Amino acid sequence: MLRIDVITIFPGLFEPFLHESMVGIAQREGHVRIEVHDLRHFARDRHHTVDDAPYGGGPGMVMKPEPLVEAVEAIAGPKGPERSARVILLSPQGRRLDQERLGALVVHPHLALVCGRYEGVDQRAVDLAIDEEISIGDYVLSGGEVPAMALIEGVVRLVPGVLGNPESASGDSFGAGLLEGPQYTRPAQFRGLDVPEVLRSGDHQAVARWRAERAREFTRERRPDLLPDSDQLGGESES
Ligand code: J9Q
Repeated sequence: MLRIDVITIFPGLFEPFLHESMVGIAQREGHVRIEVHDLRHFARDRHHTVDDAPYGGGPGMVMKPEPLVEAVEAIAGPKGPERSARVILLSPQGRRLDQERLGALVVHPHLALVCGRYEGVDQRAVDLAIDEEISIGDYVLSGGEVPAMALIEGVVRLVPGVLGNPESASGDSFGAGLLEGPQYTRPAQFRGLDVPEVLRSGDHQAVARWRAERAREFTRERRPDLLPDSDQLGGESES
């Protein structure tokens, strides 16, 4: 059973996400337990203040260190070898999340995800309480909540037993390190467009070969960075 704690100033954003779809099923089946904590509950002042103006001036607000460090320590214990959880800050300063990193995270029995806000977190809180910073990509968001959900979905589907069919954990995009090629379902003809004949042939070897070729083709056209260096040249050429 994987345990995930989330620390956020917008706990309501996680409500449907945690109870619907794959993550909801995984929780009901006991593969994962996810708890969301409102950072404001850890603020001790009358107004439950969690942010303040940046020292040195400038726009926006910075997350105050006291509530954040106290929340993390209450949930995960103080930073160090005794700590029960891996504590991750979602922030643009983090290393980019990929499938390999998800695989490394799912080995931890307990993750604590801290949702930062764009202007940032007081660096002392990062240094005192955070084990690792992770980004989900180079674009500007308002907070770490959506990145935390992306990380949760990616990691929960790697928990053994969560996916009925273990092939779907590794066989799809990035599990194999390539993009998946095109997929089709019924009807066989739609607005004059046919499903490729080979997929209806019943020849499983031919289907596997065709899919492998299309996967390479999609990857070379759209994400050549995913291919080994030797395979990246050659533009539009086939096979
Ligand atoms: C907290 N832009 O963006 C991409 N990965 C994480 C983020 C992010 C952000 C703002 C605040 C996280």
